[in-house]
Amino acid sequence: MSQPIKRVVLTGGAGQIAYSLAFRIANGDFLGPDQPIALHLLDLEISGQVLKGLKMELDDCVFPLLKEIKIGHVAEEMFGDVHYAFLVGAKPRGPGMERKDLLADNGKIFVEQGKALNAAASKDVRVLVVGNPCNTNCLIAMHHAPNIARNQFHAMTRLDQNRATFQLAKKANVDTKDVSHLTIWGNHSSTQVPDFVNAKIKGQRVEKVINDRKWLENEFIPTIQKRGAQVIALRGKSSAASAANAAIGALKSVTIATPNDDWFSSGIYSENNPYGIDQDLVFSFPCRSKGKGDVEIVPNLHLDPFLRDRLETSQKELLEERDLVRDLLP
Ligand code: NAX
Repeated sequence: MSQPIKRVVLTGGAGQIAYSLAFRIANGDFLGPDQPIALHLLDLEISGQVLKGLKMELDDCVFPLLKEIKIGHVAEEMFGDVHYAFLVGAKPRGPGMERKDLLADNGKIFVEQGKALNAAASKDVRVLVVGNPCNTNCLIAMHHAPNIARNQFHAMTRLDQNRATFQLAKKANVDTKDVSHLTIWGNHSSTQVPDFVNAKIKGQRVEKVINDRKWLENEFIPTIQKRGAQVIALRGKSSAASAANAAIGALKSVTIATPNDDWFSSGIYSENNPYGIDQDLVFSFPCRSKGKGDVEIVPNLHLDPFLRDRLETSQKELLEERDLVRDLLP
């Protein structure tokens, strides 16, 4: 039996992540093989031709699930009745641009998009912010969307989680599926904290399997923190297909029940968090979903002094980012 259509919007539709993400979503990789989809692609007016070309390619793939494609540059139109929003579009950091300039420029985009989501999206929309700095952009968007519950907003740290999973599996010489309970704490930036203390390999503590705390502290963590920069150095462009893959994994984890006693990482609103983090940030925590699109923070994880210290650094960076965009927050 055919299900009602689900509307999915992708911003930054003319960009490189979208060029992978749009096809994966249209193929059913996000919502499964039985879910008909309408894909809305938003980008700047100047990218109109690129969006038209992308639509032609999507048409030519004859994806059975893809029932409708909308393209455009007006956020409120493209956000109309959407159930899922991948907010990928953002301005890249230009030459000579300070971090605060990037925050201010991209922050403004997320003020507008928060308002447009509030006005036009389905009230049960689930939002994933990918465009950087994604935690603070997500904070701005949710503050401008008072009719949408804050726990419906996420900032993407899934790519970092996937990168960490790969590195642990490689070191322990196991399959990636044997790595579980992996948290990326904090900001999606070089201060992020990949948590090897609570992660497990084949159900055992990582440190029991990889008996090398020095490697975990001094090689594993920096490798994950710098992985994005390494990809840029080699490819000349930032991660795109792996980012699209992570975006699908991130929102999928929100919508399906988290298996067993595992968890996943997501940047979510920090209000009432059990780890003593400031109450008005988007911070990446260990999360669990019951399968209805609402996630809870997994409580009571042990944070040793090393991790706690790193968490403080990442929190400090997020507080500084928030200060820099204070005038964009209502
Ligand atoms: P691209 O520069 O290829 O594409 C960005 C697109 O966004 C462009 O087509 C641009 O016209 C569009 N855009 C800009 N302002 C817009 C607006 N107001 N409304 C709609 N569209 C707008 O970048 P891409 O490689 O696709 O990366 C997109 C974003 O993802 C960047 O901010 C990037 O830093 C971020 N990333 C985040 C990651 C994460 O893990 N959270 C990892 C990958 C990626 O680096």
